[in-house]
Amino acid sequence: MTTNRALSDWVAQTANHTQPDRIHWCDGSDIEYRGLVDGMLKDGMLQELNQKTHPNCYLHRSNPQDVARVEHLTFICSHSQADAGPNNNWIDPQEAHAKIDALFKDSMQGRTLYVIPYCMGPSDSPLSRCGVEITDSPYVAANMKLMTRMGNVALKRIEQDGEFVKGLHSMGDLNPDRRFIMHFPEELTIKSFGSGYGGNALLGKKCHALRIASWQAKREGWLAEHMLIMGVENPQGETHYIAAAFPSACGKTNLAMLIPPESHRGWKIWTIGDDICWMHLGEDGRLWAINPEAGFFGVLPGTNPKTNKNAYDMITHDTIFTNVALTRDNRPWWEGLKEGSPVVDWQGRPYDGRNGTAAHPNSRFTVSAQQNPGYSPKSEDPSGVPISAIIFGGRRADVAPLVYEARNWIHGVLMGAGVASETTAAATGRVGVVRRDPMAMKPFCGYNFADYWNYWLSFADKSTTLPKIFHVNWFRQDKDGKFMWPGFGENLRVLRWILDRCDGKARGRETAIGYVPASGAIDTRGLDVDADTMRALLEVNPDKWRNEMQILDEYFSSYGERLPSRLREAHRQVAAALSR
Ligand code: GTP
Ligand code: SPV
Ligand code: MN
Repeated sequence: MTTNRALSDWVAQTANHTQPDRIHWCDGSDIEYRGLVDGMLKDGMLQELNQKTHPNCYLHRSNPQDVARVEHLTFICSHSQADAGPNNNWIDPQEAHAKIDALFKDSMQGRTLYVIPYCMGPSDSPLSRCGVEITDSPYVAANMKLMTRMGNVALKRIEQDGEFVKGLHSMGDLNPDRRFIMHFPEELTIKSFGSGYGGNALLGKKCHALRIASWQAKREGWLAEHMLIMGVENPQGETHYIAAAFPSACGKTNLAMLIPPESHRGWKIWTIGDDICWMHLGEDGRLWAINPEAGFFGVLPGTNPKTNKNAYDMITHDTIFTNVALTRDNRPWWEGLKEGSPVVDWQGRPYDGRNGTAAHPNSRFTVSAQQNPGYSPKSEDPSGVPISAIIFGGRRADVAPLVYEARNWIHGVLMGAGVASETTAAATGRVGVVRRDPMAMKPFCGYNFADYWNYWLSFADKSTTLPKIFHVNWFRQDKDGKFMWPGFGENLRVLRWILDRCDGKARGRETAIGYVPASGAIDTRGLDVDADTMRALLEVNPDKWRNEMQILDEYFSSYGERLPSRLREAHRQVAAALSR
C-alpha cells in the first residue's frame, strides 16, 4: 500500500496487535467520504439532517461521557519529567506504552482499521508536516477528510520526506476509566484510547499540530501556537495579517471570520485559520504563518447570522454536526441560534426545557475551510503570510482591559505568559473558573512552559522586525453581569487601533501594564457604548493588577530555577510600576 517501509511495518504490527476485521487505506477521495458516511448512516453513528435545508449534513451523537477534551487524562511522556514540566501530566514512556498497549490489544476486533495519511499545511509547503493516524473510527476518518489534506496527496509527500508523526487511536469501549491521550514527543508518536471526541481523537489537531509540533518547533526553530490567523483589508486595499491566541471557546473562530459592521464599509476580513498557527522566522526577520489545518471544528452555541454570518452560512451544507439538538423538521439547533426551537436534545431525548441545555455546550460543526465565504486564497500559499501583530486574550469578567499593548517583545512574552481565562465547556471539568492559561497553550504545550517562554524570549535576539504584541478581552462584564463590549463584528474597531499602533498612527496612553488606547483613540462612532463605559473597559485598576501580578508571581514560582530570568525581570518591572 506504500513504499514507505516504516509505515507499512507499523500498520502490519498494529493490525496484528489490535486484530481488526479489515484494513482500509484512505485515499481522501469524495467517493471514499461518501462511503464512510453511508456506512455510518447504516449503523447509526450518523443520522441524516433535513436534506432540503441542510444538504449533505449529518448529526453525530457522542457517548454522553465523551463530549470534550480530557486534560486530566492527557499525558506528555518524555524521558525526563522535567522536560514535560509542571504544566503537563507525565508518565515514564516505557510505562506509558505498556499501559496503553495493553488497552489496544484486540481492541479493533469486528471493526475496520483505517490508515489515514494527512498533511498539516499546504501539501507543497516546506513549513508543512505530515502524519498518519490509524483509527477504528469512521467518524474520525470522515472528520480528518474535512479538517486536513488527507489521503493520496499526503501519502505521496510522506513517501518523499520519509518522516511522519505516528498517531494510533481506538475508540475502545469509551469507558472514561480506560481512556488516555498519550504523547511521546521524542518518538513523534501519539497513542489515544477510549474517546471518539474532537481533540482527543482527531490526532492531526491538538495532539500533532500543537503538542508534538511545539516540541519539534523548538528543536527546529519555529513556533506552533493555538492561534487564529486573519487578514484585515482596509478600504485602500492593503491587507495586514494578525495571529491571535485565545483559550478554547474564547472567540478565535468568531474573530477569524469577522464581518465588518455597517459603519465599516470597504473593510474586509480574510480567514487563514481559526485554531492553529505555525510560524517561522522569514529571511526578512518577520514571522510568517501557515494554518496547518484545512477545515474547522467550531463551537456551535452562540453562532447566528448576527454574531457570525459566515459560519452560519457555511454550515448549511456538507457539514457534520456533533451533539446538537433537533427541531421538529429535523434541522440542527443550538443555544444562541436565535431561530426555531428544539424538540429533541443532544442525547436524542424529547426536549421540554427542563433538563439543562438542548444542545451540548461544546457541540461543534466540522466543515471544510473552502466553504467559508471569507476563506483567504493565501491559506494555500506555501510561504504563508507575514504577521504584523500578535494578540493574546482571555475571557475575564474583570481586571483585563479591552485592549493593551506591550512595550516590546519581552514584555509581550510576559503578557502572553500572564494570560488567565475562565474555563469553558471545551474541556471536561468546571466551567467559569479563572485559571492560568499562558499563550492559550496550557492544555497544548508539549513541553515545560519555562523552556517554552525562554524559547519565545529568544526571538528577541534573532530579529528586530517581530510583530507587536497586544492583549484583548471581549468579555468584561458590568455590575449586572452583562458584557460591556458588543464584541463580534465590532471587534474590528479594536483591530484597527492595533494595526494603527503597528503603523505608528494611533494614540496610546502609558500605564503600568502597557499602552491602552488614549481617550477617543478607538473609533466608537455609530456604536451604543458611552464614554463612561469606554473608560471602564480601558480601566487598569492598580489594586486588582497588583493582585493579578502577585498571583502570576506565585504561578511562576512553580517553575523554579527553570523560569527565564528575563521573564522574572519583566514581571518585576511591571510590579514595580504598579506600586509607584
Ligand atoms: P476553540 O475552537 O475551542 O479553540 O474556540 P474558539 O476560540 O475558536 O472560540 P469561538 O470563536 O468558537 O467562541 C466561543 C464562544 O464565544 C461562542 O459561543 C461565541 O459566540 C462567543 N464569542 C466569540 N466572540 C465573542 C465576542 O466578541 N463577544 C462575546 N460576548 N462572545 C463571543
Ligand atoms: C479546543 O478545545 O481548543 C478546540 C476543540 O479547538 S478540540 O478539537 O476538541 O481541541
Ligand atoms: Mn482550539
